[in-house]
Amino acid sequence: MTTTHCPYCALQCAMRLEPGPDGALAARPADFPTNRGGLCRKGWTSAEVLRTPDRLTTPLLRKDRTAEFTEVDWDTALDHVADRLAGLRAEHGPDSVAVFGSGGLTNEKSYLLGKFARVALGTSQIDYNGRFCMSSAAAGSMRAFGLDRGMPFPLTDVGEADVVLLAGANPAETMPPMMGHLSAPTLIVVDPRRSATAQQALAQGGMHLAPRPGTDLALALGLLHAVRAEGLADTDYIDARTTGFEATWAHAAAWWPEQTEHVTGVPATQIRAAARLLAEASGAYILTGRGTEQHAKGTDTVSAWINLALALGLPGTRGSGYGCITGQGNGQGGREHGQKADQLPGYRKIDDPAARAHVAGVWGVDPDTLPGPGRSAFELLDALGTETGPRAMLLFGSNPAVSAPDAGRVRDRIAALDLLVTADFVLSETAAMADVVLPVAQWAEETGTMTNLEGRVLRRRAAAAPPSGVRTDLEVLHGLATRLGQPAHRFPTEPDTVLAELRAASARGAADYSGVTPERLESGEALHWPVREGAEPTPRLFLDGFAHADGRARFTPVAHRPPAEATDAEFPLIATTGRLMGHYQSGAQTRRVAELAEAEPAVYVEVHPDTAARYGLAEHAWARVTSPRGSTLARVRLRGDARLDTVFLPFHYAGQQAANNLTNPALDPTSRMPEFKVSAVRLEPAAHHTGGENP
Ligand SMILES: Nc1nc2c(c(=O)[nH]1)N[C@H]1C(S)=C(S)[C@@H](COP(=O)(O)OP(=O)(O)OC[C@H]3O[C@@H](n4cnc5c(=O)[nH]c(N)nc54)[C@H](O)[C@@H]3O)O[C@H]1N2
Ligand SMILES: Nc1nc2c(c(=O)[nH]1)N[C@H]1C(S)=C(S)[C@@H](COP(=O)(O)OP(=O)(O)OC[C@H]3O[C@@H](n4cnc5c(=O)[nH]c(N)nc54)[C@H](O)[C@@H]3O)O[C@H]1N2
Ligand code: SF4
Ligand SMILES: [Mo]
Repeated sequence: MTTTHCPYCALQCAMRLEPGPDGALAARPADFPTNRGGLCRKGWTSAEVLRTPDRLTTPLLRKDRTAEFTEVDWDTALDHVADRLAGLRAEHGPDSVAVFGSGGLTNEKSYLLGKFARVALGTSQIDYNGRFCMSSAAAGSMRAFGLDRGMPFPLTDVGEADVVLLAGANPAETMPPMMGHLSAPTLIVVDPRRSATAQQALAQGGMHLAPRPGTDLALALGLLHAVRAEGLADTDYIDARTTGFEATWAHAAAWWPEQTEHVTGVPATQIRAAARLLAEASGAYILTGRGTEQHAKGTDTVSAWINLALALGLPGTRGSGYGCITGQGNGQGGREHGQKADQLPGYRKIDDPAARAHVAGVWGVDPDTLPGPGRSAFELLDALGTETGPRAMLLFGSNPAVSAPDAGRVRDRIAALDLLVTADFVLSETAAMADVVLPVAQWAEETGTMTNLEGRVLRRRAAAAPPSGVRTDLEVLHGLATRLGQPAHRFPTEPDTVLAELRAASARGAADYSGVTPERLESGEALHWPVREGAEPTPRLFLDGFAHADGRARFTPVAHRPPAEATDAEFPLIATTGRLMGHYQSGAQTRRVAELAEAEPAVYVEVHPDTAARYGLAEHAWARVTSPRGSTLARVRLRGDARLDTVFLPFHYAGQQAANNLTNPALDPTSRMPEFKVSAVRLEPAAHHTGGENP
């Protein structure tokens, strides 16, 4: 029996992996502060992916994309990849090779992947799927607080508050055990849909504010207006702990609740009532999720929520605060140790000379050899195979053919590459497009650290040996780096050796892990970063001051603007996207679990019955949803509580059922986050697809 943590989301629920009578591992809940003995359906069934019948156990190679894959041995596969990479670099320079990583990777993998890109390949072209996830919240927190740790407090604190506002987060489906922490507070849920979380809020006597998608910024301005107009702002806190309130107020001054109602559709009475609830609470939290963040104005929207929190005196106050609910298992650590285009380990900036000197020292290389910042995730994917873009890509832990915005365009770019190499344990839709597929170990077959949604670093432990023929991601990086001429010791394969290096590289950085030792991890100590060597961890940040030089938090003046794409006669409805309880992300893992696949076998589109009737659609009919970029075939699910102007699709399905065939890659100017949550679409019956689960 091994105690470890779930392979999926950022709650990182603790679980026991126990061999059943047939010897196969089964996951059972274990106690931990985030999950308190609970697991969601995905966690319960997670061990099944270890023995999925289509598990990859041999490297696959093909000479060109029209050929079938052939099974080859590891030396053949790695020699081939290294030769091709060396050839491309020699001919087109180091930036001709791109690396794409993931917030699902352990800290050790994220760190070594960043080092591999900068040192073994010398490329600036590295980014990761967290750009699609946390980047707007990260940028907003940086701006306001000078530091970005999703929740700068333990989750257990949140349960003790009177009021919690959840903006664009649906934890009842995305982190079900978290709801145990949210049963006592009054919840205010901001979501265009009557989500499971919104229903829970109403059942507990709380509120559901249902704005038109893409108008959260206006709503947050309206709430700020109501707070000040009703004399509810915490002026002592604003004076003592912040700067910039008056300039920010100048943008909120026009957002009377009635004006806000006009733009958002949220009744002015509800706006005033929510402002009062928040202001009168003795402890209150404002938490944001992807619904409010995944917009071309996501960073400004997060700033607007933080401005509201600051006006109420919440951040850096014991028992109150602002936090962002991170997403992937290592959504937090994955954005700290260098797989981001502009970053070096320890949350350092790659264009900061002191940061370059420090990290180059740890790596034993000349700082001048380190490349500068590269392209952000979508920009990187969109440049693949173009005149000026990368010609090869190495992919670890993401399935962009399904999960990237405007996925049809991204699939075309991927197809234009000279060389695609993916490391995965199944043939994901993107791996199926590759030239070389490298079969790697899964979470329960290797050790590593993850940083959960509270900034707590924890240990995942190996519970079984990987199947024969499979290597770990660290071994893959080692094998490629040495073939590219790197000394073997520079790319260790032992996770704890990599952790020791990561500790040194992160030391004195913003995200300081220098005290995260295997011994402390094994002891079960709650290691919330920063954890300096020999020092106490930091469960609560900002109580004594914010991370800006003057110790104050900054209000950021932000103005509302409409979504990048407006509805019109041809595309009269708004489509928004998100998650179902039973599937994870691109679905590469959970669509392979029979129980989960049977429960939600196909994509659906949630539509109000009146809207459906208008377009000739009935319950369970197949509909074609079309945006200016492409279309998705989805089964109609009628929802009487839906907005008339908005439809919703989960994004866990592939091919014709991929919601990302629709989505708009308009990017936030600061975070480079795409607008996953607003596309203009039309609905029509898909006449020739009347039966079957898979049109
Ligand atoms: N079951 C499951 N759980 C997961 C994941 C998964 O794939 N499946 N993924 C994990 C990851 S990586 C992440 S990032 C988290 C995400 O967790 P959440 O942020 O909770 O997930 P989403 O479903 O993307 O979005 C939340 C809500 O935003 C709403 N929304 C849509 N448009 C808008 C808008 O304009 N404004 C507002 N206010 N809300 C809007 C949607 O209706 C949805 O209910 O979940 C994690 N947990
Ligand atoms: N329309 C729409 N699109 C979205 C979103 C949305 O809300 N709406 N949300 C976005 C968000 S928040 C996210 S986080 C992304 C996520 O979307 P993706 O980046 O596609 O994430 P996953 O589906 O988790 O892909 C993980 C892949 O890596 C493999 N894998 C898992 N663990 C490992 C590992 O340790 N090593 C290796 N080598 N492989 C591994 C899995 O088998 C799988 O094939 O989707 C984004 N796309
Ligand atoms: S809530 Fe997240 S971490 Fe917990 S069991 Fe479900 S997927 Fe795993
Ligand atoms: Mo995410």
